[in-house]
Amino acid sequence: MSQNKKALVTGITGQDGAWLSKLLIDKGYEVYGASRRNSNRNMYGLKYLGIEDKVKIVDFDLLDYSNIHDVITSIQPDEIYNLAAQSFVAASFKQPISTSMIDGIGVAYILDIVKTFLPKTKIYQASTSELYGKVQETPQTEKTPLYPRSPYGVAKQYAHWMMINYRESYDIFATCGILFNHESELRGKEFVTRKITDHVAKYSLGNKAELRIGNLDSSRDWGYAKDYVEGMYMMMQHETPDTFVLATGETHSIRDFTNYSFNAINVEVRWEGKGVEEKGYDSKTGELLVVVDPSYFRPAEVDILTGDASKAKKVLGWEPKTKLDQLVKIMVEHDIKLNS
Ligand code: NAP
Ligand code: F7E
Repeated sequence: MSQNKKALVTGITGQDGAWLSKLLIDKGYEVYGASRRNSNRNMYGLKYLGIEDKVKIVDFDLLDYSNIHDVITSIQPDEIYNLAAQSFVAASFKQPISTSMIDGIGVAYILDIVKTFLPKTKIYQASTSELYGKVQETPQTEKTPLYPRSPYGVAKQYAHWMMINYRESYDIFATCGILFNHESELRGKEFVTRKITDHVAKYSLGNKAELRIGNLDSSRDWGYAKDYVEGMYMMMQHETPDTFVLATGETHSIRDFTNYSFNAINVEVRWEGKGVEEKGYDSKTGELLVVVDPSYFRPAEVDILTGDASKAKKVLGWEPKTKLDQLVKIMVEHDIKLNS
């Protein structure tokens, strides 16, 4: 009987870590979930997907070379999915150095350990549409020049190029997924989509506070995380390591996302005013629903992103399955249940 493949998933307590582990377990993998020591480890995602007892948790910190070395060499995984990161762009402006260490140097540690001790182990790196930042062309493809706009984006660019460099220099299976924003009911509440769906859910349950939000004009290409982890897996099964964009090709503003979310509870938003004075009202009752709060503005903004995933479709057969209105509905309904 052939042995199950072993996967090491870093960032297991995050959104993608949970979705990817569920997929790998369903495919018969032995999954090791790498997670830094925490006084209150967040197991919600793994519990929600019913796999809490099926993942072997190992202590792992991307800041600690010897720890990464011991984890990788003792498990000897067939595949490493490096999803761990300081992933919140806004926080990266406040913690630029630790973000650079975790999201940049941490990846160099993994690459060098694999190169030296386990050169047959495949590595997936969570690259990001934040690499495009101040976009140089639209839509963005694997060939679009990079122009990151945050310490997060810059650190991810270093990691991205280290992956390509190790792939080309040492024949390591180092694959990068340039994923555009993907959301789900497991998204952290600091990110704008989940902040909005959580707020709308609470509003529908009687908490009538206003939603305080930042840049309403910023626009993103949002997909469903459950669809995107399938793409990660497909990239790792492809015969050669490569770089792939995963995206929907559709772009919507934060204002659109807010509209969709209130629509999911049958509330229509009427917008009035401009810039920091813009406000959203319930079109039926006139009640104030949304105000702009400049404290959420970023020192440098990524205004608009639109991805072109045609390479992933052609080479891997990957396509997103979930439209934005369906995604919003999933998230709002989940948050209503969670808050009830
Ligand atoms: P997430 O929910 O924020 O999860 C990040 C994970 O990284 C958490 O498990 C966190 O652990 C862990 N982590 C943070 N610092 C660490 C460290 N020093 N050592 C070890 N683990 C550490 O992120 P996500 O949305 O699932 O995204 C997964 C990956 O894809 C990230 O690398 C992100 O940058 C990238 N990405 C995300 C998107 C997106 O739209 N979601 C798009 C493109 C790329 P704790 O629980 O201990 O904090
Ligand atoms: O912001 C604007 C904000 O924090 C989206 C990460 O997963 O995706 C994510 O990064 C936009 C920005 O995600 C608020 O200014 C307005 O323009 O949800 P976000 P992000 O920065 O796009 C990429 C692909 C990653 O790789 C990252 O890891 O929304 N915005 N008002 C707001 N953002 C937040 N968080 N909160 C607000 O109140």
